[in-house]
Amino acid sequence: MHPASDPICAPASPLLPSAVALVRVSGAGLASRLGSLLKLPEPRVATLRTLRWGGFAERALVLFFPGPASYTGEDLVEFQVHGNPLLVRRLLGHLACLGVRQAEPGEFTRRALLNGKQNLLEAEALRDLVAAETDTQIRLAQARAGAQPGWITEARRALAPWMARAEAAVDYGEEEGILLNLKDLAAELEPLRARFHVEQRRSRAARHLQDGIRLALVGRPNAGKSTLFNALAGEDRAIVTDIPGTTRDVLEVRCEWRGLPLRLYDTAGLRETEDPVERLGVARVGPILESADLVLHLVPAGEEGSSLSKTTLAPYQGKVVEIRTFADLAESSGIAIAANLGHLDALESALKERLLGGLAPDACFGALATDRQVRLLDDLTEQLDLLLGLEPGCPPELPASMLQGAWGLLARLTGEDRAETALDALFSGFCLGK
Ligand SMILES: Nc1nc2c(ncn2[C@@H]2O[C@H](COP(=O)(O)OP(=O)(O)OP(=O)(O)O)[C@@H](O)[C@H]2O)c(=O)[nH]1
Ligand SMILES: [Mg+2]
Repeated sequence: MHPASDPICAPASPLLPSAVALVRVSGAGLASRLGSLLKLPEPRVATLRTLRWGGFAERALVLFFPGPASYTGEDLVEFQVHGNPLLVRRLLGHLACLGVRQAEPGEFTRRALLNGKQNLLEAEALRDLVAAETDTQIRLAQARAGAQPGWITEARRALAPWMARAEAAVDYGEEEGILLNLKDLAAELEPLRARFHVEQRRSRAARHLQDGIRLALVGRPNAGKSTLFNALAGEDRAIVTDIPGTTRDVLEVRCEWRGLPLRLYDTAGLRETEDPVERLGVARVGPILESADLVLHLVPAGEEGSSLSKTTLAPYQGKVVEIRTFADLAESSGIAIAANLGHLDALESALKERLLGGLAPDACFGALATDRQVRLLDDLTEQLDLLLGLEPGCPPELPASMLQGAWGLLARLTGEDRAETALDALFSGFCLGK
């Protein structure tokens, strides 16, 4: 473990030839640490300086943010230098000679968190913002990065007085006749419980959107998988012919379709075949089914249900959705589409119903969205459900411990409990210089 404020540095832009590269330095006392390299400019004023070291003379635009009014809460200096990867490495090498070590992934944000500049929810949102691949994902992450959800503050405000009352009832109840009125507690906390349930629904949808929805397209040869794949992707990525067994390999594309960030997988048509190449393709479908959020089983309209449902797809029953293709050629009930004509409204409604619980993507903005967050929100909701279901006359220790539990879960959610495991898991997913 490094001391919390030892100086660190990292490139904040990729090490690729580019117009400009950004190098960040953070730590205590940077003015003296970097004194031999440059005189730090006036705070928050972009200033040209010539950095001289080891025979180099690099004109750099320098920004100085004295702590605590900086991203990390410490002194922070940003150098904009020419985007030559070797030059950047040489600069980092020289900084090492000045006692500024290379930062670990996410270490700048970790310090921001430890110095109270942001909380765990914001840090997770930043990670998701950097990783976002579609417009909706960027907007979702931005909404989460801006501010902590208001309901967390409301929850604390509502729980705090009841925690105090429950503690008093535990400590002095018998001698002094201080009793906890569970009926009042239930009446007062009911709106909070309702809010938790709403947030649960929103956050499940938001997690799907932020992660990207893994959709596997399966069915017999010529069921129309590749046609649908191309229609959703908005481009001709897969070869489409009327020859059964056209697709051999698994194809993947990431796209956004009608506000849904998708990871689509086109697969070889599932059938018994002697063709060794096609058999290999069929064998590759298993792992795709395993990791999919939903498996779209394509069955041409007018056909009997296929035997795949009882064989290959049986283990994934919970996430298989039957889609009727060729709806332009035959009548069909259920979710019927004609991807070649772009008739896909039924699929859109089915996906939004199934994955977003009927919510519009916009309705998920600001909701919690990571696995960790959703798990904690589930625990929190359960805790409140239990608390509000307590029978009158139960010993005050019970509600007291449940209120404590809910309070603790809120602290874990925002990272105020400083649990190192949660921080390690988060920051290992960050890039250098963030
Ligand atoms: N009329 C009509 N034709 C379709 C529809 N979907 C696909 N087709 C046609 O059906 C044929 C087979 O479509 P593909 O998308 O290649 O089917 P596939 O399931 O990928 O087939 P394999 O890769 O061989 O497993 C092509 O000629 C498509 O143009 C549809 O909804 N309506
Ligand atoms: Mg195909």
